[in-house]
Amino acid sequence: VSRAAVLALAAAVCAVPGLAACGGEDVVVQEAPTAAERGVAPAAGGTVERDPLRSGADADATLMVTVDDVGETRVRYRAARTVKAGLVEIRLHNRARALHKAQLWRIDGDHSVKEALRIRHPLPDWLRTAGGGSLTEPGKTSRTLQTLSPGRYYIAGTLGQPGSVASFEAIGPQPDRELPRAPARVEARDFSFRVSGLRAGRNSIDFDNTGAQPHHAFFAPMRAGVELAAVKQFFRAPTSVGEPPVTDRTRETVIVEGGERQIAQIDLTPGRYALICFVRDRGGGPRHIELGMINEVTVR
Ligand SMILES: [Cu+2]
Repeated sequence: VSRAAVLALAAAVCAVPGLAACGGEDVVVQEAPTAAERGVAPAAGGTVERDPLRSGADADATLMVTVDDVGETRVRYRAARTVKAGLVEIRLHNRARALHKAQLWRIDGDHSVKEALRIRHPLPDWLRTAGGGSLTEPGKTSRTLQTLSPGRYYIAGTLGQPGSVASFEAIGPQPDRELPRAPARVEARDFSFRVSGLRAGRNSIDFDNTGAQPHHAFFAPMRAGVELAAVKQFFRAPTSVGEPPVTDRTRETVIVEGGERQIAQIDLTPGRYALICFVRDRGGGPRHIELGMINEVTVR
């Protein structure tokens, strides 16, 4: 395993707000995956009913988000300035060289984006995570379905990543439509996961945060023979010495606030995964993995 692979993995983990010990050029710069790494299993066709991301007819609006490189180390998010509030399909088009996601944050009251970008834990009541687009490979477009209530938002990637965030406003009445369910489900609780319906290929995952705290779902492919305890230890103290217990082909939803849901598109190859949350409570405290929010999941 190359040192670059380990660093890319560390970078993926650092793409989570509130992580300690993240920083430095080594960790922030992600390398583009190789062709082999991009070779996810193709989606199985026609076997799943009621997949809201494939029917395409459910959304009230589409929010197009692009992410581009600006020079060597900066990225720029772009999106329309306004979108209709309601059931919104987010399409994240990654035109950059590395993997990127699009984390939405909602700003209440008169606070500015600049003010929000300076915030660390504890998170104030006026700043809430609001879903967004999952980690997406270079050259690909991912789709996410979720509700957006009226208000002001901004779109960002890695916390503290140099570059430009995009802000937009969701306009219109409060959404009155329920987000549909999906073939697969990942329920995040305070502080554990419950999983059903995951399979190899393209998954539309009902990512349902039934807890009170913000959570995300981070899928780390486990190497053969590795125990979950070794994965937990690795993420407690990442090291570039020796072979990591997980590969760098990680998958990841963005952070969803307590009580919220989204339908996230995640490509999974068959195998064992450590399903992890690295987020902290809104008030701060340890990363949720330290509170036991790590489960082993087998995808067939
Ligand atoms: Cu969590």
